[in-house]
Amino acid sequence: MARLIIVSNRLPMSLHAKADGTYALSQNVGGLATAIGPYHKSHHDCLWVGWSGIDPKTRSKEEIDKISDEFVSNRCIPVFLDQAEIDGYYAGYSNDTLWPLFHDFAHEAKFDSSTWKVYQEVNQKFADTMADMVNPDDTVWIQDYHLMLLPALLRARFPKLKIGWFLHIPFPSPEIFHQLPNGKDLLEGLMGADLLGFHTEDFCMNFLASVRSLLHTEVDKDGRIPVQNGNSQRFVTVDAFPIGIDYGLYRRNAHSSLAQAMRHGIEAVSGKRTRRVSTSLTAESEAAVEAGETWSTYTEDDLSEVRLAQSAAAKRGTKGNKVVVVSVSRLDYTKGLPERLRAFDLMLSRYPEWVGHVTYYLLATPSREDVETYRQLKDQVDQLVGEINGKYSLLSWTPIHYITRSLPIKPVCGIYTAGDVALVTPLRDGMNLVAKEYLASRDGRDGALVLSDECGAARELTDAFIVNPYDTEAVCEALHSALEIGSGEAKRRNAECRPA
Ligand code: GDG
Repeated sequence: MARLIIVSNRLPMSLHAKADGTYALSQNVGGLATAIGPYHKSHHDCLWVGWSGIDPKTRSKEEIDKISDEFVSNRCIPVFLDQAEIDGYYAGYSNDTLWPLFHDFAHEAKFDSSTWKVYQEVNQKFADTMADMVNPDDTVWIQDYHLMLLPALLRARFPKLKIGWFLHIPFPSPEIFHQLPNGKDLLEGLMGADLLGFHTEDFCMNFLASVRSLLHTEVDKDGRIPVQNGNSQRFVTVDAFPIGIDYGLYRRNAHSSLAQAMRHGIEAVSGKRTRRVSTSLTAESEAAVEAGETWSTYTEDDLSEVRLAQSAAAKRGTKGNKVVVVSVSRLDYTKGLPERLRAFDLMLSRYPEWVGHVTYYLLATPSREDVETYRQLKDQVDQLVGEINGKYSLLSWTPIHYITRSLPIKPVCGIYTAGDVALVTPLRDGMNLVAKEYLASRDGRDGALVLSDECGAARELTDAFIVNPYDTEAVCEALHSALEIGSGEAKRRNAECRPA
């Protein structure tokens, strides 16, 4: 039977050791897991190959076998990478070189021939792992910038295999891409695929411009690149496939008890009219376990935020005329969190009537915490939040509620439903799923989206308040306008975004 084999740097699940010596898996957070995880979960002929997150040098052979079995029983095929491989291929070439360069942060990009060497070796290791499991009639779908050499490595072994590759982040302009010493090798690696996908037409055009100039290849009018192999010729098709979300999943989760508890709690701490919701969090968590959800392992830590929010809801009285702004984002310099905070600060000083009336609920999920640039970003965001709270807080009101840990999906949906406005202003982003999740969780009801014109989502969600994320004044004004629009206008803008 022909199967779909998804390949990505990281598997969609992480392993946790339990007290009794056995293992459990939990869902990873992030755009890729959100976008593709539901397909893998619901299609039993679909396998996923990726890094296990486990260093084989720290485990015995028996442990590695047990860990492999646990992954395989969830249709995940683990690739084991040791610390030196992770340092060179993942932290090094992928995240220190390609990630900043592809997001137009060339000044952050490091060029180091030793990490490039490890990147090549690890792409080869993925090809070797897959050599024994791939059937010639399978379809292999490779994800992202970590595995740009893999299509050609697989093509060399399986001439007839159907191979697709999709880039989740932007593809930069040729001027920027040409700064990359190994750019030509990466393009040649991609030429092993049949289909190359990008979020937007703009990224396709950038890619094709680099193909023309670095590979000296003509591209036909349908965006197909001819590849000569001896006497035979194949074509690589390039096209835009804007990635979506599981709309129904977000709409359903937004109605769950956990989401509602979260929403009521946020409304309470912001001083909005609210009444207490009564829900048994333990029962909810147990139900999730029974249903076999991948987010089944709600820990006390995960739930403490909801409990706090609930008790706040119980204590607060009823005060009207209050509004909530929300953001959900990984703590990454491409997401523009300091810039969002400066715009919020400016709005409070320019429009003091919002002081005491608007609460900003910011969920900033930790990311790449072992990297110095990311630690510095966290310090900067911590400091800005502290400064703004120090500057404007009243006895009964705190302008920013700031959470820096990962929450389960249902409370995240609760944050979306609590937000009168979502502030989603990355400096550069391939798509940005948070914008779509916000609208899906609210299912076309009121709620306004302030959205960066530097992300793929802005090409689709054209009725949002579209802004230049670097322009503090413009973001401040858009936020102010978004907070002021009536529910009729908000519903009209959101109606376009609902699935037919
Ligand atoms: C890459 C591209 C592209 C965040 N915190 C929590 C949590 N999240 C979830 C969000 C959303 C996902 O993580 C983030 O998705 P984004 O699209 O915003 O960004 P990246 O992670 O950078 O993803 C991006 C994407 O790939 C898909 O192609 O859109 O441009 O950079 O789903 O909800 N989820 C939970 N708890 C959290 O604390 N459960």
